[in-house]
Amino acid sequence: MRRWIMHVDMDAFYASVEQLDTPEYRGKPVIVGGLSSRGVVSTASYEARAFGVHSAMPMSVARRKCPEGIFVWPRFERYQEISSRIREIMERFTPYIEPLSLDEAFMDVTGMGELYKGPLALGKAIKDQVLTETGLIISAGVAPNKFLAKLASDLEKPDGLVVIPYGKEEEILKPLPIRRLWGVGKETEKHLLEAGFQTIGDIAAVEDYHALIPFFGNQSQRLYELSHGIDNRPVEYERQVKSIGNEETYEDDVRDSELIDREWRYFAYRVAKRLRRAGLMGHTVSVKVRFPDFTTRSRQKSFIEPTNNEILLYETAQSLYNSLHVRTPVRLLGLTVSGLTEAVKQPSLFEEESPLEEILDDLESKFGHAVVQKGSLWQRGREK
Ligand code: TTP
Ligand code: MG
Repeated sequence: MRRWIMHVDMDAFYASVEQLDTPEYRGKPVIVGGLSSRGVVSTASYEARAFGVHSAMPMSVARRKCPEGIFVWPRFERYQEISSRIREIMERFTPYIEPLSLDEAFMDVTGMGELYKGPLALGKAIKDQVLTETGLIISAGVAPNKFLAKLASDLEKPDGLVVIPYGKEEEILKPLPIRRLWGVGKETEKHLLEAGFQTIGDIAAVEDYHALIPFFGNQSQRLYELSHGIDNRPVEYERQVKSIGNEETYEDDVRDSELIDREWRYFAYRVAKRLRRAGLMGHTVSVKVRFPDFTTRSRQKSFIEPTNNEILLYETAQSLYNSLHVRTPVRLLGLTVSGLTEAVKQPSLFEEESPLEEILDDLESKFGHAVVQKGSLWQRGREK
């Protein structure tokens, strides 16, 4: 299947949020940044950019260039809040999201084109949803890879939407100025111009990448590939799993303490196993108890060292449950581990991970479910 990558980037992010929250600012030059004498511009609304104001410019220069501008301090918490809302919208489209900053992200939308009648319609759908739900405008680029998607989102900013289709990569890159090539900064651009390279096409035209070593050093091959529109980097999405847990609602309310104890053992076994499979450990263990009248109580305990140790999970669940002093029957029990991190194989004084768990996992994956079970789980008599 053909890969499709989308890059989205908010237009004049901080300034647009200020214009959103303060309607009088709309349509006016708004400059966000440090307002002290040595401050710099974080960003400027497109109205202010018309006066030559841009990011990283000293605020004193910006004031001179745009005397009628509206100058405001940044409100990071607000930008963070908006950023999470946009993230939620992106998550409706795909879980494969790699944020680059508060206002920018890659999404792997491979296979989604069919749902939306192609990449253009898909890009339009996400732009529309962001606008309707946040009042803000994003520019989007959809292309066969990350480099081209990022380039595309910038080509028609503000309010841009550009698709670079398969087969058109080189044609689109050819006339573009070299500074559009990822990794070409001011210095490199200067050297390249001096040597007669003006467009990306000029770079793509060299016989082989060795000719580029004076400019790009050990990055030469990569940049040569980019100039031909080749970029195989994957979208490095974050793990979306925030917790792993097991819970069970009982048809008949349970009051037998031995049975409840066995449930904790079983949940610890299931949760530890799922953590191991996912290559994860967690810092926080929580238990949840629901009563016949639907009131629910929970308790949690956090560890400095993350764990996926079954025995520790069981013992923690048991002591958390005991600390709730339950005297009535229960309707639901649950055990969850959160605060997840990648599992680390490190020897610890207190947590002797017995290889038994791994042997059992192994046997189970070879021979199917419940070939071997620990004695403590035997009597539960059911597997999920
Ligand atoms: P950008 O996406 O680079 O810029 P922008 O969103 O303001 O404008 P556009 O994308 O339409 O060109 O950066 C996003 C935010 O990051 C920007 O609103 C403010 C902040 N920022 C800084 O604080 N300092 C900087 O030098 C830059 C470039 C951005
Ligand atoms: Mg932006």
